[in-house]
Amino acid sequence: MAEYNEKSIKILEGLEAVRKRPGMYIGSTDKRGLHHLVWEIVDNAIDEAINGYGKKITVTLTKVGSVRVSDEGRGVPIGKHSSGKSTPEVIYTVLHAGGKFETDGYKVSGGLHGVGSSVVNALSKWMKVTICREGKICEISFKNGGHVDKELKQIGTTKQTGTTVEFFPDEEIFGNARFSYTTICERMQESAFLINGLTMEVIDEEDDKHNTYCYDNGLVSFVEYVNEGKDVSLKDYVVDEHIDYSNKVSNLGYNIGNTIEKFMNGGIKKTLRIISALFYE
Ligand code: TSJ
Repeated sequence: MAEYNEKSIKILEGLEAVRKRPGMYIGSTDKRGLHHLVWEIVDNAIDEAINGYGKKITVTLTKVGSVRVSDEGRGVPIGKHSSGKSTPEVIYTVLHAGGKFETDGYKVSGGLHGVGSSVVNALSKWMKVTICREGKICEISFKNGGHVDKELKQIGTTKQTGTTVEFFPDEEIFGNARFSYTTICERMQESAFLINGLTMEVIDEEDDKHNTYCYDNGLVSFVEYVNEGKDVSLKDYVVDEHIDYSNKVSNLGYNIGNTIEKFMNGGIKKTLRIISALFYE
């Protein structure tokens, strides 16, 4: 029991550390930082999809100002952790808990999955996680920066599987900033370009609008999209070369390399690796 309490205190200290210096974890607390919360959550769902579980991810901006991200993957494991806590409680309250799942659960990863979800929880007024798995619908909720509100419990039955995370960012940290439908759409479209067959839906409940993105050959669609009619072929560019990662791929009629880099919000090396994997696998 003493050990349990000690661990619980450490967990709360971890969440508190995130709240004290949010910039260390999400870069900033402006609009960019706010949206970073969404990317952290979505990246987890994307990882599940690229590992072959679930072909659709839905991001909903709710009327109350929360964001809900839903996938059709296996559902986060719902068993008890060795500490006696439920696995979801550990995942969403222990900083970097995702790292452990990384090696066990995933062969490939697009991001820092799992690592970010407790950070999002720490920076949220409330967060609710709904898991469909093993025929059950289970729910756990948190409030005030990651404190358990209601422990994991079964609330129904289902034949489906998947994970839904809804969170409301803490206004003490972000002010009463609002999520941008356009910003979220752009990012979801980028992900859809990169993962063939993945459907990304974005819904705005307030304005009653939605967008769906899905591409069978996303990289080609992407190049068409960024070039808008200009005569540039991705095939020429990729197949031509044994990609030299050190090379600046910048003077190719239109500046595909830099555009992808900007578009991807990440390194060009990583982007090229994804491209070459798609073309050579
Ligand atoms: F960010 C997040 F953690 F909150 C989050 C995770 C948010 C969303 C919308 C989805 C997810 C998520 C995690 N979707 N799917 C998963 N999958 C797992 O964590 C998972 C499932 C099954 C197994 C297994 O071995 O059976 C292992 C893992 C890691």
